[in-house]
Amino acid sequence: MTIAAEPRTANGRETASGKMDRWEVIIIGAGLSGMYQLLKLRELGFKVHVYEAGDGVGGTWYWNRYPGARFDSESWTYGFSFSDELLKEWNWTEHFSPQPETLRYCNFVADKFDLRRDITFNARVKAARWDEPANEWEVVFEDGGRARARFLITAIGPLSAPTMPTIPGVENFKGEAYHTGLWPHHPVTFAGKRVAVIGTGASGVQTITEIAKTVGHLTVFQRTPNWCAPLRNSKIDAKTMEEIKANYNQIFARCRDHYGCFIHDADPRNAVDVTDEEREAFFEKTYNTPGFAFWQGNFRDVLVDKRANDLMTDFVIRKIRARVKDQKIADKLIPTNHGFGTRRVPLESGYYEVYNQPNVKLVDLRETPIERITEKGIKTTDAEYEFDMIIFATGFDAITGAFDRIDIAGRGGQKLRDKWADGPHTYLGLQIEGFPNMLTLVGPHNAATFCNIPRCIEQNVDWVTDLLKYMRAKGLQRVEAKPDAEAVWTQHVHDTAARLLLMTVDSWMTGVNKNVAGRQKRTFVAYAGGAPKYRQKCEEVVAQGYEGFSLA
Ligand code: NA7
Repeated sequence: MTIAAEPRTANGRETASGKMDRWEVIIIGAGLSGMYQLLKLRELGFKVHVYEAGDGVGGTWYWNRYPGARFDSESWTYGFSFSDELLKEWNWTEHFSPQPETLRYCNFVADKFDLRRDITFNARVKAARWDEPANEWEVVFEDGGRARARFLITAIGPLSAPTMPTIPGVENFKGEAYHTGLWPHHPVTFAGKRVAVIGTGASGVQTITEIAKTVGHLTVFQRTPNWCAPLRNSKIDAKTMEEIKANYNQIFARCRDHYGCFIHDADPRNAVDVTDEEREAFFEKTYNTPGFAFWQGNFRDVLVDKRANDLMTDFVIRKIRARVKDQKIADKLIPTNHGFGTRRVPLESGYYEVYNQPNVKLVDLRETPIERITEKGIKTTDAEYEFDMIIFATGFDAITGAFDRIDIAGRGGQKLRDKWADGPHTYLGLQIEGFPNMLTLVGPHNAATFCNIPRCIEQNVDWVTDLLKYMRAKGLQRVEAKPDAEAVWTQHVHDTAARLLLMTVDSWMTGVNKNVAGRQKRTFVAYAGGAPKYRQKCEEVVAQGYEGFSLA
């Protein structure tokens, strides 16, 4: 069994094989952040080039083409805001865009700004080494090609290193096998097939709900149930799209002020202070509002005060019980080890009702763990199941995983993997002491991870662009975070997260992945101070002449 998206012909430059390219700036990754960074630096006349592992643009939306993949952000808050023309020309057809449409959007952006001419596709970066005497980075590709540049910008995404489960025999299965994050480009059908899904995170929930519509028989292997909330997607008609276009300024201004750049403002009241009737009515209202309203637009104390969180959790338990007919199955679907919203909340469109179908079975791995994967299927402690297909919705080595998969060596040959062995250390989530001239878009400890991500990508890219412009104007050739600035920021990241209930739970947000060695201990890999505070800090650093950075 091998799981890999098939490489296809590059539609930009050919692969890097055998070449030694030289640029001022190398960007790794042609997702949204890499594309926008390319555009900004090219506009300023930098000699900049993007290397991308896939054969097309789109990053997350290129790789995650599993059935049911779609936004949890309102489409019209997600698109780039930097170009009025782009905003006028692009029409979203659904309030929460499905993956094919989002990938079309990424391609539309690439075409509109003629980005492909500066992108090499099918070029996976294997290593990156800081060459101190030359004051530049050398990157090495899997096919042996190399490239050098003064600056290295990573645009490699927070959830881009898929992980397979460490179940014995996982390589032995002879049927169809797919990881949601490496979904193949060819059509996959489910009718008449016996399909297994392992994993019930956001990807699993979307996949399960979609394939249940056509599958012969579906078996879901659930280790930890997650709290889900309804997405409540709908189509956007032409008139509504015109109204959205007329309101983009207000929409983006509202995102700008929000903790995670969404449109769901938390209610100023505490859940514990209102009457039972008021609380129930507000829970009901937010549960019935599309998108992340129930999670993010709820009472202000639900994610920090256990008493308030218990009330919210109780409300959702009642919803699940009402939607699932067999209460024994409902028992299995109701999380018992964490409260609502303390892990990333999958948004669903009929997920719970799937378990009312006669051709769907839920296997609770807490009761009957998987012993091994066989040639024909999956063996748990109490049964042996045969399948035509196994879908691994087993997630990612989040945030730092994509960095670890590149052998990055900085000043004095120090490995980034070693520096981050006990969790990331960064300055602003954008730079790392010991790794001069490397900038990390959407990196660990950066507000972008908890963000409606393009909103924070634009901030990250604009900030990096201004830095490079400033350095060029001043004749500076090297930037590196000072150790004390990095230590203070890293401590601030942890202090800010400490009050959150999510810090008491294992999840990719707390850096835990049971399938990856060295990821068993909780740390904090994102930034929990919120996007407005983060932006303000970045602006203050600039106003103080790039305080905390050594510039030479
Ligand atoms: P997640 O949220 O990390 O979910 C992965 C799921 O896979 C989760 O339910 C895991 O259970 C399960 N898993 C992982 N390994 C195993 C093994 N060995 N056996 C059984 N089950 C396993 O990844 P997603 O792709 O769903 O979502 C990632 C993010 O993408 C999402 O939050 C959005 O921001 C977009 P566990 O909870 O570890 O017990």
